[in-house]
Amino acid sequence: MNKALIIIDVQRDFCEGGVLPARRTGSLIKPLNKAIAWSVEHSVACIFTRDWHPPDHCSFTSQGGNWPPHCVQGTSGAEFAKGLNIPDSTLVIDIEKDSNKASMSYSAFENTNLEHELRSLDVIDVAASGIATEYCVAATVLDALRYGFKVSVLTDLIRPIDVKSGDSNTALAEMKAAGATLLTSKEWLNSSIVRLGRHENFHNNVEIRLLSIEKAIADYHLLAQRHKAKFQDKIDEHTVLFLKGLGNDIAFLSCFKELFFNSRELLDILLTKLNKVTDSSKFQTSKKFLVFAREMMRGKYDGSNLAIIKFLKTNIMYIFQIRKVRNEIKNNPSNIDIRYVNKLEAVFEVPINNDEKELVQYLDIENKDEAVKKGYYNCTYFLDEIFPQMPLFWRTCLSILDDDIKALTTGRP
Ligand code: VGL
Ligand code: ZN
Repeated sequence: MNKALIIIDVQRDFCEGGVLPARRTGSLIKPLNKAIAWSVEHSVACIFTRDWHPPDHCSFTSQGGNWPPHCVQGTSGAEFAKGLNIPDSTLVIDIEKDSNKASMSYSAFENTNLEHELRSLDVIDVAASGIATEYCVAATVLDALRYGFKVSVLTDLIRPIDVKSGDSNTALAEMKAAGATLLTSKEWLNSSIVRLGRHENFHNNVEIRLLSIEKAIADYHLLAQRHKAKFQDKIDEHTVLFLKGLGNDIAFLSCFKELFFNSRELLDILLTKLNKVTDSSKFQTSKKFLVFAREMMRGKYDGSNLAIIKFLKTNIMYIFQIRKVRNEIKNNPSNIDIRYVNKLEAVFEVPINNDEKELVQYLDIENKDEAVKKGYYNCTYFLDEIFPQMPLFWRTCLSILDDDIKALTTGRP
């Protein structure tokens, strides 16, 4: 279900001022950066490839090839183009290609682990951008189609060398005939319905939220089984460290995201409902969770005799954290380390904002004073537990609230 954006060979030697410049690269970097930032934000993996030749590569004129020496390993010409933004994200992958002196290939799939990377990210859909349209872009696109990926070519984010004018148009026609979709990056962004969906569209539909969580759990079980089988017999005290880093696994992070984004929406729905069935000045709206939670913990609503209040107070840690984790996933996913030691676990630091400090005293965390001083606390989720817990929690919570509402409106419990 996942998508990847492949940024092909956007390197200094292929840009204006380089030894083998493609055309109009001056107008490439800015829109490309935009697509990259959008991708990371929307959990689309970004694969950066680099032409990475030894100094005596067979494609060089000095060795009887067609090209001037370019993109020589370790030289400044082989660096990413000036201004190209490589985000610091677990979703960014770097691939060096054509680094074998005797073999010559334009495709980013040949002699690299690109296919493996894409498969392990569960990518089925790739978009191609970069340089040069009729060489490395074309070859990579045709290979991707051959491997069975769905391929889009982002026509405004590719640049040709066009040794003969028209070369790149011929290549584009060939890519299209082979099954690629040609479209602009703007069209691609707009048409990209990312695996995680647009949560706001489902707002206020409890059942859809719960179903989305159930689906995340099913996805989780599948992935967890696969990872455990992969690692199980390899684990001993010496190898444990090497097996960390499943947080890089976009599919895993996606389940996690789905679980927490939907839970966060359920929290909003809950608070809005709570607001409706009571005097609205009494219960705050979802946007004011902190105010509401603080007052609730101080006992402000105890007199209401609503069972849901008791339940929320008991579970304040759980609901406080749902908001926090959701924010971490949204703003700082690389902070979340999903790993397998003997259990699958997610480990990360939860920041404590100023306006949350008071609430921290009600939370079930170690060394509260120290946490407040440092501005964060450590959180570990055992994934086998948290995934099935969450829908149970919400079903219980919502049914208590429904009973409260019934009692309030009919006068009977
Ligand atoms: C390329 C020419 C030589 C490319 C690489 O990246 O398209 N072109 N080597
Ligand atoms: Zn090359």
